[in-house]
Amino acid sequence: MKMTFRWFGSAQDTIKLSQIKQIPGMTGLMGLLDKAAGDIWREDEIKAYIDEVHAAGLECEVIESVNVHEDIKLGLPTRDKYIENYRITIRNLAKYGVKVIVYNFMPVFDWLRTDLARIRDDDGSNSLYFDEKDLGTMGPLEIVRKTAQDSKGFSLPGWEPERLAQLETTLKLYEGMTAETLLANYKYFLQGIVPTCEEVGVRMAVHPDDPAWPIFGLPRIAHAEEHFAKIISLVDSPANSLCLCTGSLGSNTANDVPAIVSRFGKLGRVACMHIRNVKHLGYRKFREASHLSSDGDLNMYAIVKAVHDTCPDAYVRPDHGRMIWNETGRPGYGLYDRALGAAYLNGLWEAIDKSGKGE
Ligand code: DNO
Repeated sequence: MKMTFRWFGSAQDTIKLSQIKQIPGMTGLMGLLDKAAGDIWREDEIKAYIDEVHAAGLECEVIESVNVHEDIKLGLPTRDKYIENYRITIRNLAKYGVKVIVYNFMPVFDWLRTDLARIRDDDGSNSLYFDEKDLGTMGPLEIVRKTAQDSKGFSLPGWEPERLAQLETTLKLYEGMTAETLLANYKYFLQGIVPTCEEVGVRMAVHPDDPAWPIFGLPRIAHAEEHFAKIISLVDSPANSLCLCTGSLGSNTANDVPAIVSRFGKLGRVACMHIRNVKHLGYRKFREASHLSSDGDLNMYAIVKAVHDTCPDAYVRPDHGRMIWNETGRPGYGLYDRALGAAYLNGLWEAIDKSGKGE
C-alpha cells in the first residue's frame, strides 16, 4: 500500500506540500491539473506540477481526473479526435513518471452530493452529505447551481465550469441512451487507449459511480461487482484496471466492499484505492463519516485486510475528510481529517501486516 494525498496545485490549494510531507507514511500524491475534459495535458504543465512535488520530497506516480470528453461517452463522430488527445496526454504523463491514471466514465456528472457541509449536532464537524429526496425536488440544473454556490469559490474536481455550462444540451443528447450503448462506447474508448498505455507502462483505473446508483435517469455502469467484471473484460489487460473507492461503493448497502476489493485484487486489477467511510442515515441518504470503522457503516479493517492480502501494491489515498478544528477549505479536501484518516489506515495496515507475520 502506497499512501498518497490529493493536492490541487499551489495556485488552487490552501494546503502546502510541506504539510503533506509531514503526515506520517505519506509517500506522494494522487495529483491533478485543472484541465477541461478533452484537452491535451501539455508537457510543460505536467513538468511544472511534478517538479514542484518532487522538490517537496514527494512522489507523483498517480494522476487523477483526466476527464473523458462527453463526445466519447456519447459515441459521437468527434470522439476520435478526443481519444487521440487522450493518448497524447497518456504519453505526456508517462514521460514524467506517472504510472496510474484515475478517471471515470459517468455521463455528465462525476460525484454528486446534496449538501457539501452538513453539520453534525453532536460534535460540530461538517462533511459531504447526500439525500436523494432533496435531489428529487432539485433537478440537474439546480443541483449544479447549488454545488457551485456551496463550493466557496474552490474548483471542485468533476464540476468543471466549462463542462457544466453545456449541461442542458448534454443532458438532451443522453436522452434514451441505454447502459448497453454506454458500455459499447466505453469499449471503443478503451480499445483506443489501452495499447498506448501498454506501450508506455501506464495503468488506467476507473473510479466508481458516486453515489452507487443511476441518477437523473442517466445510464451508469460502474457501481456494482458485476459492472466491474464487465469493465475489465471489455479489454483484457492490466492496463484496464480499477480505482475502488470505498465511500462511493459503500453508499449502496447492496455492495460488499471488502469482497469486491478481494475479487478484483486477486485478478490483479486494482491499481489504486480511495478509502473512506460512510454513515447511512436512511434510504439513499448518507453522510461522509470519519475513517474509523465505528463512526460509519464500513468495516475498514476488512477493507484494508483485503488490500493487504490481494493487492498490496495498490496506491491508496484517504480520500475525503470532514472539516474539523475550524478548518475552512475545499469541501471534502481539508488537511486535518484526511491526515487522521491516513494515520488510521497506516495503523490498520501495520497491525494486519505484523499479525500476519506472527509478530
Ligand atoms: C471525488 C473524486 C472523483 C474522482 C474522479 C476520477 O472526490 O474521488 O472526482 O477523482 O471521479 O475521475
